[in-house]
Amino acid sequence: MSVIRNNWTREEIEKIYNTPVLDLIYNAGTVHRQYHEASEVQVCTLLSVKTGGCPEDCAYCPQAARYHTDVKVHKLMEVGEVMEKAIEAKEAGSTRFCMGAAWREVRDNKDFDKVLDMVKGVSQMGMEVCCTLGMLSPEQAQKLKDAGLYAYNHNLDTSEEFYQDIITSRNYGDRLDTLENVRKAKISVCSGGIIGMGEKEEDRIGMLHTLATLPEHPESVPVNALVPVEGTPLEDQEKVSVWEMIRMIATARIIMPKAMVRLSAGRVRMSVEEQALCFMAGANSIFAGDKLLTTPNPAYVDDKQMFQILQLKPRPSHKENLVKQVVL
Ligand code: SAM
Ligand code: DTB
Ligand code: SF4
Repeated sequence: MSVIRNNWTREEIEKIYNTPVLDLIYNAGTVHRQYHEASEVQVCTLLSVKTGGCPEDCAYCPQAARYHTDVKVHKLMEVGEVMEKAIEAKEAGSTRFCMGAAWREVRDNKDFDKVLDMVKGVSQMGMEVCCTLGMLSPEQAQKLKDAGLYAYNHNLDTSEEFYQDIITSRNYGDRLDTLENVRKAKISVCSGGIIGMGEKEEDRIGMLHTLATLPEHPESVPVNALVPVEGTPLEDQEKVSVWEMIRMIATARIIMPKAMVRLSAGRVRMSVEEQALCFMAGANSIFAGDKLLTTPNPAYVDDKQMFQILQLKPRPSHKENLVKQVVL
């Protein structure tokens, strides 16, 4: 059984990342089977509850106000509308519902109170509720926890060195501070990144190193392939090869064995065969539903078919697990 380590060196991670790819998949698959039920994949649904008009300058993001993209700005949704979407997601088989807002940071105002109501409502529906709202203070993290928040997504996106090339309106330390605030509030941490932004391999390794040497590993690590959006500075970036996604997923799986590794943005451009390789390499979570936040994602029917072909089953939510334990 591989052990959980928080003292990985960059060199060790680099060596794993550069293992011949078939061996890498095999090694990651072995670790995966030690810690997880390999036929189970967590199905999560995303909803953009506040869209566009963001003051930040993240070069990949269609929601930054300063770029001219087709994204339509939408103020914070009403709680009732969000509940309807959450019910739809639950009925379609999702066990985690993640609400995203195009904010730099959370402010203590009526909108935050509304988000707290959304969190309460979704949590009462028995789904794992997750939010991604930008930076959080310790007090805001506690309020979210008290409302029933299960997880918080806050991506490091890339290495500390490459960060300034992608975002200038905040720094890496701000990101790490929020992760610490989330952790201290005993909320499950979801943090990963994006590949295909023009970073070097050493940046991918650097990001994985930061994640794997946090005092506690994130419980979930999303690996996104850049979705190049017209109007953003990264609109012309070339598609990353599936082998690069596989290397990221497999390395994350080996160095953070217990984490859920999520095959996130980019699935619309991947075949079932390519996604199957990602699952073999240790991915065990996806976003389902025909939209991510603002960009397309495979339709539920296509994913249903993929689950049938690969004989995968949706992972029960932590709440369903608790119920089962109580019943037993
Ligand atoms: N505003 C908050 C923040 O930045 O933390 C939350 C929402 S933001 C859209 C959430 C994450 O989506 C980003 O950290 C980034 O990793 C991912 N993302 C945004 N645009 C993307 C794109 N075009 N391709 C892939 N991932 C993207
Ligand atoms: C994550 O790592 N990927 C999701 C979720 N966390 C919030 C977001 C992907 C967004 C892709 C671009 C869009 O749809 O706007
Ligand atoms: Fe704003 Fe988040 Fe997009 Fe950056 S990634 S521009 S913070 S919505």
